[in-house]
Amino acid sequence: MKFNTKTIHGGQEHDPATGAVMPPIYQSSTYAQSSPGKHKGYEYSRAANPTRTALENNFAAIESGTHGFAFSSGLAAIDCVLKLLNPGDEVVAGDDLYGGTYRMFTRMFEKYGLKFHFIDMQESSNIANYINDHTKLIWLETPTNPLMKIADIEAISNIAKAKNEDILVAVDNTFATPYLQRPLELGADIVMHSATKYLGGHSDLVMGALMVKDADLAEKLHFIQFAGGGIAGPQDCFLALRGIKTLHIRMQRHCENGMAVAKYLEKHPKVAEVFYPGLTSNKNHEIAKKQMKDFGGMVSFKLKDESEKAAFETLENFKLFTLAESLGGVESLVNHPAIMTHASIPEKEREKIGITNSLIRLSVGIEAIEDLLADLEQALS
Ligand code: P1T
Repeated sequence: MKFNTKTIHGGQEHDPATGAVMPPIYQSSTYAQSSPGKHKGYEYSRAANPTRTALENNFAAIESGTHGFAFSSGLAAIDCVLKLLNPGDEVVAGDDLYGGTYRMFTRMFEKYGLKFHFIDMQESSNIANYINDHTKLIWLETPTNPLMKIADIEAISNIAKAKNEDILVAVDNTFATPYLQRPLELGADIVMHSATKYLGGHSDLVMGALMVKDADLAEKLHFIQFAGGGIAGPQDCFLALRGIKTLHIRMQRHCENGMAVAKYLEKHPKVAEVFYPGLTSNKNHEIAKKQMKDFGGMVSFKLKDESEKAAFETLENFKLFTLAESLGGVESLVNHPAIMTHASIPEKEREKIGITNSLIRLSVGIEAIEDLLADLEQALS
Protein backbone atom coordinates (compact mmCIF):
# COMPACT_ATOMS: atom_id res chain seq x y z
CA MET A 1 0.00 0.00 0.00
CA LYS A 2 1.06 3.59 -0.66
CA PHE A 3 1.41 5.87 2.37
CA ASN A 4 -1.87 7.71 1.66
CA THR A 5 -3.73 4.38 1.76
CA LYS A 6 -1.90 3.13 4.85
CA THR A 7 -3.09 6.10 6.92
CA ILE A 8 -6.66 4.88 6.37
CA HIS A 9 -6.32 1.10 6.08
CA GLY A 10 -2.89 0.21 7.52
CA GLY A 11 -3.21 -2.64 10.02
CA GLN A 12 -7.01 -2.31 10.08
CA GLU A 13 -9.75 -4.91 9.82
CA HIS A 14 -13.48 -4.53 10.27
CA ASP A 15 -14.72 -5.41 13.75
CA PRO A 16 -15.07 -9.23 13.71
CA ALA A 17 -18.20 -9.19 15.90
CA THR A 18 -20.28 -6.61 14.00
CA GLY A 19 -18.44 -5.53 10.84
CA ALA A 20 -18.11 -1.99 12.26
CA VAL A 21 -15.83 -0.04 9.93
CA MET A 22 -14.25 1.91 12.78
CA PRO A 23 -12.98 -0.15 15.73
CA PRO A 24 -15.35 0.13 18.70
CA ILE A 25 -14.04 1.90 21.80
CA TYR A 26 -13.50 -1.15 24.01
CA GLN A 27 -13.98 0.66 27.31
CA SER A 28 -13.20 -2.43 29.36
CA SER A 29 -10.38 -3.00 31.80
CA THR A 30 -10.71 -6.77 31.85
CA TYR A 31 -11.90 -9.77 29.79
CA ALA A 32 -13.76 -12.95 30.73
CA GLN A 33 -11.74 -16.18 30.84
CA SER A 34 -13.37 -19.59 30.33
CA SER A 35 -10.74 -21.28 32.48
CA PRO A 36 -7.70 -19.75 34.26
CA GLY A 37 -5.39 -18.43 31.54
CA LYS A 38 -7.84 -19.31 28.72
CA HIS A 39 -9.04 -16.19 26.93
CA LYS A 40 -9.56 -14.65 23.49
CA GLY A 41 -6.21 -12.84 23.34
CA TYR A 42 -7.06 -10.13 25.86
CA GLU A 43 -6.84 -10.51 29.63
CA TYR A 44 -6.25 -7.05 31.14
CA SER A 45 -6.14 -3.71 29.33
CA ARG A 46 -2.71 -2.64 30.61
CA ALA A 47 -1.28 -5.54 28.57
CA ALA A 48 -3.54 -5.04 25.54
CA ASN A 49 -6.90 -3.56 24.54
CA PRO A 50 -8.54 -4.12 21.14
CA THR A 51 -8.95 -0.40 20.33
CA ARG A 52 -5.29 0.14 21.25
CA THR A 53 -4.28 -2.86 19.14
CA ALA A 54 -6.04 -1.31 16.11
CA LEU A 55 -4.13 1.94 16.62
CA GLU A 56 -0.81 0.21 17.33
CA ASN A 57 -1.12 -1.80 14.09
CA ASN A 58 -1.76 1.44 12.22
CA PHE A 59 1.23 3.11 13.95
CA ALA A 60 3.46 0.28 12.69
CA ALA A 61 2.06 0.54 9.16
CA ILE A 62 2.50 4.30 8.70
CA GLU A 63 6.14 4.24 9.89
CA SER A 64 7.05 1.15 7.81
CA GLY A 65 7.58 -0.83 11.02
CA THR A 66 6.40 -4.18 12.29
CA HIS A 67 5.25 -3.17 15.78
CA GLY A 68 3.71 -0.03 17.28
CA PHE A 69 3.01 1.02 20.88
CA ALA A 70 0.61 3.67 22.18
CA PHE A 71 1.47 5.50 25.41
CA SER A 72 -0.29 7.94 27.71
CA SER A 73 1.94 10.80 26.44
CA GLY A 74 4.96 11.44 24.25
CA LEU A 75 7.13 11.63 27.36
CA ALA A 76 5.85 8.22 28.54
CA ALA A 77 7.03 6.82 25.18
CA ILE A 78 10.50 8.37 25.64
CA ASP A 79 10.61 7.09 29.23
CA CYS A 80 9.98 3.57 27.88
CA VAL A 81 12.93 3.80 25.44
CA LEU A 82 15.30 5.08 28.14
CA LYS A 83 14.34 2.13 30.36
CA LEU A 84 15.98 -0.20 27.84
CA LEU A 85 19.30 1.11 29.24
CA ASN A 86 21.25 0.27 32.39
CA PRO A 87 23.20 2.44 34.86
CA GLY A 88 26.54 3.39 33.31
CA ASP A 89 25.18 3.47 29.76
CA GLU A 90 25.65 6.59 27.66
CA VAL A 91 23.33 8.45 25.29
CA VAL A 92 24.32 10.90 22.56
CA ALA A 93 21.47 13.34 21.99
CA GLY A 94 20.90 16.50 19.96
CA ASP A 95 21.54 19.83 21.67
CA ASP A 96 18.13 21.22 20.65
CA LEU A 97 15.30 19.08 22.03
CA TYR A 98 11.79 19.59 23.33
CA GLY A 99 12.24 21.03 26.84
CA GLY A 100 10.44 18.13 28.50
CA THR A 101 12.75 15.61 26.83
CA TYR A 102 15.80 17.50 28.08
CA ARG A 103 14.23 17.70 31.56
CA MET A 104 13.59 13.94 31.60
CA PHE A 105 17.14 13.11 30.49
CA THR A 106 18.90 15.45 32.91
CA ARG A 107 16.61 15.46 35.94
CA MET A 108 15.24 11.92 35.91
CA PHE A 109 17.63 9.56 34.16
CA GLU A 110 20.99 11.12 35.12
CA LYS A 111 20.22 10.24 38.74
CA TYR A 112 19.78 6.59 37.72
CA GLY A 113 23.31 6.56 36.31
CA LEU A 114 22.80 7.31 32.62
CA LYS A 115 25.18 9.81 31.01
CA PHE A 116 24.04 12.20 28.27
CA HIS A 117 26.11 14.07 25.69
CA PHE A 118 24.14 16.91 24.06
CA ILE A 119 25.73 17.76 20.73
CA ASP A 120 25.04 19.62 17.50
CA MET A 121 23.73 16.96 15.11
CA GLN A 122 23.73 19.18 12.00
CA GLU A 123 27.22 17.94 11.17
CA SER A 124 26.87 14.14 11.15
CA SER A 125 30.55 13.40 11.75
CA ASN A 126 30.36 15.17 15.16
CA ILE A 127 28.79 12.09 16.61
CA ALA A 128 31.85 9.87 16.16
CA ASN A 129 33.72 11.87 18.85
CA TYR A 130 31.12 11.01 21.48
CA ILE A 131 30.64 7.29 20.84
CA ASN A 132 32.52 4.97 23.19
CA ASP A 133 32.13 1.46 24.63
CA HIS A 134 29.32 2.67 26.92
CA THR A 135 27.22 4.26 24.18
CA LYS A 136 23.90 2.48 23.83
CA LEU A 137 21.54 5.06 22.30
CA ILE A 138 21.57 7.94 19.84
CA TRP A 139 18.59 10.25 20.35
CA LEU A 140 17.66 12.48 17.41
CA GLU A 141 14.98 15.04 16.95
CA THR A 142 14.74 16.23 13.34
CA PRO A 143 13.52 18.87 12.68
CA THR A 144 14.33 19.98 16.22
CA ASN A 145 12.00 21.79 18.57
CA PRO A 146 12.14 24.82 18.38
CA LEU A 147 15.15 25.71 16.16
CA MET A 148 14.22 23.42 13.25
CA LYS A 149 17.73 21.97 12.94
CA ILE A 150 18.04 18.93 10.67
CA ALA A 151 20.08 15.80 11.38
CA ASP A 152 20.95 13.39 8.56
CA ILE A 153 19.28 10.22 9.86
CA GLU A 154 20.91 7.86 7.36
CA ALA A 155 24.44 9.25 7.79
CA ILE A 156 24.21 9.25 11.60
CA SER A 157 22.75 5.72 11.69
CA ASN A 158 25.60 4.52 9.46
CA ILE A 159 28.27 6.14 11.65
CA ALA A 160 26.75 4.72 14.84
CA LYS A 161 26.30 1.19 13.44
CA ALA A 162 29.83 1.16 12.00
CA LYS A 163 31.17 1.84 15.51
CA ASN A 164 28.93 -0.78 17.11
CA GLU A 165 25.90 -2.33 15.47
CA ASP A 166 24.15 -2.76 18.83
CA ILE A 167 23.85 1.00 19.35
CA LEU A 168 20.19 1.94 18.98
CA VAL A 169 19.25 4.97 16.92
CA ALA A 170 15.94 6.55 17.98
CA VAL A 171 14.27 9.43 16.14
CA ASP A 172 11.62 11.72 17.59
CA ASN A 173 9.62 12.18 14.37
CA THR A 174 6.96 14.44 15.90
CA PHE A 175 7.65 17.54 13.75
CA ALA A 176 8.07 15.69 10.44
CA THR A 177 5.45 12.91 10.74
CA PRO A 178 5.76 9.77 8.60
CA TYR A 179 4.13 11.69 5.73
CA LEU A 180 7.36 13.68 5.38
CA GLN A 181 10.04 11.29 6.66
CA ARG A 182 10.23 7.65 7.74
CA PRO A 183 13.32 7.07 9.90
CA LEU A 184 12.99 3.25 10.00
CA GLU A 185 13.55 3.27 6.21
CA LEU A 186 16.71 5.36 6.74
CA GLY A 187 18.41 3.04 9.22
CA ALA A 188 16.95 4.08 12.58
CA ASP A 189 15.76 1.40 15.04
CA ILE A 190 13.04 3.28 16.91
CA VAL A 191 10.64 6.05 15.90
CA MET A 192 8.96 8.07 18.61
CA HIS A 193 6.07 10.54 18.34
CA SER A 194 4.23 12.88 20.55
CA ALA A 195 0.97 11.69 18.95
CA THR A 196 -0.59 14.65 20.77
CA LYS A 197 0.59 16.68 17.77
CA TYR A 198 0.19 15.91 14.02
CA LEU A 199 -0.84 12.24 14.35
CA GLY A 200 -3.86 13.13 16.49
CA GLY A 201 -4.03 16.42 14.62
CA HIS A 202 -6.95 18.07 16.44
CA SER A 203 -5.55 19.18 19.82
CA ASP A 204 -7.95 16.85 21.63
CA LEU A 205 -5.67 14.20 23.15
CA VAL A 206 -2.29 13.59 24.79
CA MET A 207 -0.51 10.47 23.55
CA GLY A 208 2.86 8.97 22.67
CA ALA A 209 3.91 6.43 20.06
CA LEU A 210 6.82 4.10 19.43
CA MET A 211 7.36 2.17 16.22
CA VAL A 212 10.05 -0.47 15.54
CA LYS A 213 10.94 -3.01 12.85
CA ASP A 214 12.58 -5.69 15.01
CA ALA A 215 10.65 -8.36 16.96
CA ASP A 216 13.19 -8.65 19.82
CA LEU A 217 13.23 -4.92 20.39
CA ALA A 218 9.42 -4.88 20.22
CA GLU A 219 9.24 -7.55 22.90
CA LYS A 220 11.53 -5.58 25.22
CA LEU A 221 9.53 -2.38 24.72
CA HIS A 222 6.24 -4.18 25.24
CA PHE A 223 7.52 -5.62 28.50
CA ILE A 224 8.52 -2.15 29.75
CA GLN A 225 5.19 -0.67 28.63
CA PHE A 226 3.26 -3.48 30.36
CA ALA A 227 5.41 -3.50 33.50
CA GLY A 228 5.64 0.30 33.74
CA GLY A 229 2.01 0.96 32.84
CA GLY A 230 2.13 4.17 30.77
CA ILE A 231 -0.49 3.02 28.26
CA ALA A 232 -2.98 5.05 26.18
CA GLY A 233 -6.67 4.63 26.99
CA PRO A 234 -9.20 3.27 24.44
CA GLN A 235 -11.04 6.56 23.84
CA ASP A 236 -7.81 8.38 23.02
CA CYS A 237 -6.75 5.49 20.77
CA PHE A 238 -10.01 5.87 18.83
CA LEU A 239 -9.42 9.61 18.41
CA ALA A 240 -5.81 9.11 17.28
CA LEU A 241 -6.87 6.49 14.74
CA ARG A 242 -9.51 8.86 13.38
CA GLY A 243 -6.94 11.68 13.22
CA ILE A 244 -4.37 9.62 11.31
CA LYS A 245 -6.88 8.88 8.53
CA THR A 246 -6.47 12.48 7.32
CA LEU A 247 -2.77 12.91 8.18
CA HIS A 248 -1.64 13.04 4.56
CA ILE A 249 -4.13 15.68 3.42
CA ARG A 250 -3.62 17.77 6.56
CA MET A 251 0.15 17.64 6.09
CA GLN A 252 -0.11 18.84 2.48
CA ARG A 253 -1.84 22.01 3.66
CA HIS A 254 0.46 22.41 6.69
CA CYS A 255 3.42 22.31 4.29
CA GLU A 256 1.90 24.81 1.83
CA ASN A 257 0.98 27.21 4.61
CA GLY A 258 4.29 26.70 6.44
CA MET A 259 6.27 27.61 3.34
CA ALA A 260 4.10 30.68 2.65
CA VAL A 261 4.52 31.91 6.24
CA ALA A 262 8.29 31.32 6.19
CA LYS A 263 8.65 33.25 2.91
CA TYR A 264 6.51 36.10 4.26
CA LEU A 265 8.56 36.34 7.47
CA GLU A 266 11.86 36.18 5.59
CA LYS A 267 10.99 39.48 3.90
CA HIS A 268 9.52 41.21 6.95
CA PRO A 269 11.53 44.25 8.12
CA LYS A 270 11.03 43.43 11.83
CA VAL A 271 12.27 39.84 11.50
CA ALA A 272 15.96 39.04 12.06
CA GLU A 273 16.00 35.35 11.16
CA VAL A 274 13.59 32.63 10.04
CA PHE A 275 14.10 28.95 10.95
CA TYR A 276 12.45 26.77 8.31
CA PRO A 277 14.28 23.98 6.45
CA GLY A 278 12.25 24.63 3.27
CA LEU A 279 13.93 27.99 2.66
CA THR A 280 16.83 27.72 0.23
CA SER A 281 18.72 30.11 2.52
CA ASN A 282 18.51 27.57 5.39
CA LYS A 283 21.84 25.90 6.13
CA ASN A 284 20.17 22.47 6.45
CA HIS A 285 18.07 22.81 3.29
CA GLU A 286 19.95 20.19 1.25
CA ILE A 287 19.78 17.45 3.93
CA ALA A 288 16.12 18.28 4.53
CA LYS A 289 15.41 17.98 0.80
CA LYS A 290 17.17 14.61 0.73
CA GLN A 291 15.28 12.96 3.60
CA MET A 292 11.94 14.80 3.74
CA LYS A 293 9.11 14.83 1.19
CA ASP A 294 8.30 18.46 2.06
CA PHE A 295 9.10 20.77 4.98
CA GLY A 296 6.13 20.79 7.36
CA GLY A 297 4.15 23.39 9.25
CA MET A 298 6.54 24.46 12.01
CA VAL A 299 8.24 27.84 11.57
CA SER A 300 10.32 29.71 14.15
CA PHE A 301 11.65 33.25 13.84
CA LYS A 302 13.57 35.89 15.77
CA LEU A 303 12.59 39.53 16.03
CA LYS A 304 15.23 42.18 15.34
CA ASP A 305 14.21 43.86 18.60
CA GLU A 306 15.72 41.41 21.10
CA SER A 307 13.82 42.70 24.15
CA GLU A 308 11.33 40.53 26.00
CA LYS A 309 8.88 43.44 25.74
CA ALA A 310 8.86 43.36 21.93
CA ALA A 311 8.28 39.60 21.91
CA PHE A 312 5.47 39.86 24.47
CA GLU A 313 3.75 42.67 22.54
CA THR A 314 3.84 40.65 19.34
CA LEU A 315 2.58 37.51 21.09
CA GLU A 316 -0.28 39.37 22.76
CA ASN A 317 -1.29 40.92 19.40
CA PHE A 318 -2.14 37.63 17.67
CA LYS A 319 -5.85 37.10 17.09
CA LEU A 320 -6.17 34.01 14.87
CA PHE A 321 -2.99 32.25 16.04
CA THR A 322 -3.68 31.15 19.62
CA LEU A 323 -0.91 31.72 22.17
CA ALA A 324 -0.55 28.21 23.58
CA GLU A 325 1.83 25.32 24.09
CA SER A 326 1.66 22.30 21.76
CA LEU A 327 1.56 22.10 17.97
CA GLY A 328 0.39 20.03 15.03
CA GLY A 329 -3.35 20.65 15.29
CA VAL A 330 -5.50 21.99 12.46
CA GLU A 331 -5.58 25.40 14.17
CA SER A 332 -2.58 27.75 14.19
CA LEU A 333 -0.73 28.26 17.46
CA VAL A 334 2.05 30.61 18.52
CA ASN A 335 4.46 29.91 21.36
CA HIS A 336 7.30 31.62 23.23
CA PRO A 337 9.79 28.75 23.80
CA ALA A 338 11.95 30.53 26.40
CA ILE A 339 9.04 31.05 28.79
CA MET A 340 6.65 28.32 27.71
CA THR A 341 7.74 24.99 26.17
CA HIS A 342 11.48 25.22 26.91
CA ALA A 343 11.46 26.90 30.33
CA SER A 344 12.83 23.73 31.93
CA ILE A 345 16.16 24.22 30.12
CA PRO A 346 18.47 26.41 32.25
CA GLU A 347 18.71 29.96 30.85
CA LYS A 348 22.45 29.66 30.19
CA GLU A 349 21.93 26.49 28.11
CA ARG A 350 19.03 28.09 26.24
CA GLU A 351 21.05 31.18 25.36
CA LYS A 352 23.99 29.05 24.22
CA ILE A 353 21.93 27.23 21.61
CA GLY A 354 19.85 30.26 20.57
CA ILE A 355 16.54 29.95 22.42
CA THR A 356 16.44 33.65 23.26
CA ASN A 357 13.64 35.97 24.35
CA SER A 358 13.17 37.14 20.76
CA LEU A 359 12.46 33.62 19.47
CA ILE A 360 8.84 32.91 18.49
CA ARG A 361 7.57 29.51 17.30
CA LEU A 362 4.57 29.06 15.03
CA SER A 363 2.58 25.90 14.46
CA VAL A 364 1.01 26.88 11.16
CA GLY A 365 -2.43 25.33 10.84
CA ILE A 366 -4.57 24.55 7.82
CA GLU A 367 -6.71 27.70 7.75
CA ALA A 368 -6.84 29.98 4.67
CA ILE A 369 -3.35 31.35 4.16
CA GLU A 370 -4.68 34.88 3.51
CA ASP A 371 -6.14 34.98 7.03
CA LEU A 372 -2.93 33.64 8.60
CA LEU A 373 -0.74 36.19 6.80
CA ALA A 374 -3.14 38.99 7.74
CA ASP A 375 -2.87 37.97 11.41
CA LEU A 376 0.93 37.93 11.21
CA GLU A 377 0.90 41.33 9.50
CA GLN A 378 -1.17 42.94 12.26
CA ALA A 379 0.65 41.15 15.10
CA LEU A 380 4.02 42.41 13.84
CA SER A 381 2.83 45.92 13.08
O1 P1T B 1 3.54 16.40 25.41
P1 P1T B 1 3.85 14.95 25.12
O2 P1T B 1 2.78 14.27 24.33
O3 P1T B 1 4.25 14.19 26.35
O4 P1T B 1 5.12 14.93 24.13
C1 P1T B 1 6.37 15.44 24.48
C2 P1T B 1 7.12 15.89 23.26
C3 P1T B 1 8.10 15.07 22.71
N1 P1T B 1 8.78 15.42 21.60
C4 P1T B 1 8.52 16.58 20.96
C5 P1T B 1 9.31 16.94 19.74
C6 P1T B 1 7.54 17.45 21.45
O5 P1T B 1 7.32 18.59 20.79
C7 P1T B 1 6.84 17.10 22.64
C8 P1T B 1 5.82 18.01 23.23
N2 P1T B 1 5.93 19.34 22.82
C9 P1T B 1 5.15 20.39 23.20
C10 P1T B 1 4.16 20.28 24.09
C11 P1T B 1 5.49 21.68 22.59
O6 P1T B 1 4.66 22.62 22.59
O7 P1T B 1 6.59 21.80 22.06
